[in-house]
Amino acid sequence: TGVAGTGNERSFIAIKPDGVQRGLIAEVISRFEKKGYKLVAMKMIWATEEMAANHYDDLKGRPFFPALVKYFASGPIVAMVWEGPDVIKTGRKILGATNPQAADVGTLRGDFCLTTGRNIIHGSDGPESAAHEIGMWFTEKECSAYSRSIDSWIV
Ligand code: RTP
Repeated sequence: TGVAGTGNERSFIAIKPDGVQRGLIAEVISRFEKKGYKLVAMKMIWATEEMAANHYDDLKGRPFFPALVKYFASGPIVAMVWEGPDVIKTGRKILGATNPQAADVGTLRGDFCLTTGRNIIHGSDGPESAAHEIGMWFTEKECSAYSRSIDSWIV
């Protein structure tokens, strides 16, 4: 184990319906994987509007909420749990700013999309929401705890 120590923080990352339709699944997975994070759960699921509303419960009062719910339920998403040191905050950096026009080039949103309403991917914004979202989309049995032989080269 390297000096940075290990970290088993987990984040919920979802490729939204536009990301799936546009063929960006492998690109998203690749960026998290190459960074060194570990994929511990993944499934494709077509959320109902009820599931989408539940997922975005904290945004219920916003004017864009109905459109957001329709968008998120408009096709299958790829729901994932990624694990590793600081994955919540660093994962948000890999995603880039919510508004793709403000997102830095080199981030997923900065490189692959143009508008907030079609920003291809979701990532948990803190430890509480990560735990809440992981529990919402996955059972504990669906999240694998496993080690890889390369782990000691990463952490
Ligand atoms: P996400 O949860 O999807 O990772 O996005 P976020 O935390 O960066 O942004 P948040 O403010 O939580 O918004 C969630 C999603 O709602 C849509 N949105 N539309 N003004 C708008 O039209 C607007 N603002 C937000 C985006 O899809 C955003 O990712």
